[in-house]
Amino acid sequence: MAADHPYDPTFTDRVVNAMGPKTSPRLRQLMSGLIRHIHDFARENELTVDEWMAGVQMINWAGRMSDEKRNEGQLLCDVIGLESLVDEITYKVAADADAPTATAILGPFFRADTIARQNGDCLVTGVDDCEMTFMHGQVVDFTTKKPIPGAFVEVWQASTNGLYEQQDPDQVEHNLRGKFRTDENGRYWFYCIRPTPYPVPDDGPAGKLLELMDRHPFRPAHIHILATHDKYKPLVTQIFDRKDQYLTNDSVFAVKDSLIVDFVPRKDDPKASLELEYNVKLVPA
Ligand code: MBD
Ligand code: FE
Repeated sequence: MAADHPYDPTFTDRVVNAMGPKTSPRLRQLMSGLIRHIHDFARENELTVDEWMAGVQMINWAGRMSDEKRNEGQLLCDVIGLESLVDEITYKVAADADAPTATAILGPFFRADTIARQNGDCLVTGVDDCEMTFMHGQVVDFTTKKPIPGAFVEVWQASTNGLYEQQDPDQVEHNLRGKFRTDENGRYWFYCIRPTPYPVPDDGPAGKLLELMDRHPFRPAHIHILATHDKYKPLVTQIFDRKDQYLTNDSVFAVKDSLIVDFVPRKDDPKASLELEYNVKLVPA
């Protein structure tokens, strides 16, 4: 009986059951869940027409401004923690010292066409106000602890002005990104910048939503990493500067303790005043 509320108690079932027999089982499961939750959300909050329409307008706004350089749909998911939640569901492993390298969200500024670079190369063009960093490490098998030669380590980072190269007409293409291949000892090495904290793009719907929720748009300084090898599960992660002020209030909720790293002083290298060692532990496929 619909004693508690005035709504037709069969309505949601009718919508769910409208799906036909050609629906795949997984799609049926996901759409049933989504429809049930979104209907419950509307009923529980007595969603008004104006509020629903404001949500529609926000989605339309995100769609209008999204292109390959502006991934607003993903950013909207990020600020409500959805990408991080999906990452957590995917990773599943307890983060103890012996765990494989923890995952973190891909984010909206990954480029699938990142260029190959040689170990020892420098990612940086035209950034003057930065602390140059020698980053290096070893990719190892999580189970055997043996190095993995021929693994790819792809990295990307924002410049000191808070922009990734595809967001910034003043940066050369592929600035601050590169794809490296580990040597026979599983090692990679290159020069990059010490990343700085920056706001996620806040001139669109995600920024408007942050403002309405009285939240700041800042992310802690981070470097993105994608590590791959045919025989291993791909690892998507980010590493964070221990000295950053936004570690505990990342606007996209991506920080994990095991991904916090130390930039240490480096001596006798005219190219870099800092050093960062980061080893990656991959899980066999
Ligand atoms: C970023 O740079 C980022 O990495 C994520 C996850 C979201 C917004 C901006
Ligand atoms: Fe990022």
